[in-house]
Amino acid sequence: MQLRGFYAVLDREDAALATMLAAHACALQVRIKTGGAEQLARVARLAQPICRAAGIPLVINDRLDVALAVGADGVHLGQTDLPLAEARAVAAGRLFIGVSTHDVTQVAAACAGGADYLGFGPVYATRTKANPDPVQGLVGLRAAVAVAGITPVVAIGGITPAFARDLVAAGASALCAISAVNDAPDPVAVARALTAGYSAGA
Ligand code: TZP
Ligand code: MG
Repeated sequence: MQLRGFYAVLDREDAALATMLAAHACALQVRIKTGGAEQLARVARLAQPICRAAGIPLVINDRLDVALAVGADGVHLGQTDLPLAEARAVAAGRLFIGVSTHDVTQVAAACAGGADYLGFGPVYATRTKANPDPVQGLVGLRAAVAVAGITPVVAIGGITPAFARDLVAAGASALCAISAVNDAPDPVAVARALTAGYSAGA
């Protein structure tokens, strides 16, 4: 699948933020960690027409059932969510599947299992994720990209525009930043800066 540029995450019920993110992203993931499936579905339904208008895929974090219920394009599964094989059995032909990976062993397993793309990280230290896995750095990212082969790798964790050039050079298909964009005084400027390395043809 094609993922190139800024991979956005909508982390709150905010239509204005969703619209801004969708205008600058190659995909938008809805990731709501409080309020359960009901809140996740509500925010997903808010994002759905915005993603459709922007022509980008809507991805739901963690919950295959919510992804199917709201007619999303994809689901993003963590290592403790529904196993990839189980998800593929349900979602085949209806949703693409991304898998969060945190080391090359997980990368190899997700690719062998038919993941459509991978999240990989944290590449840098993050305060967004509760109990994050160990920081993988650019060395870890390069290794993940090598093992992933043709499967796109989305870099995540502590990403800011200052790191974009290095991440693109390391082979990241797309860059996922949450706090650096969503909590910025000027989120558009940060989102644009994150895509610059790709649009420059790097
Ligand atoms: N998985 C690994 S790091 C992370 C997730 C969901 C959070 C990334 O957030 P931020 O604010 O861009 O560091
Ligand atoms: Mg998850």
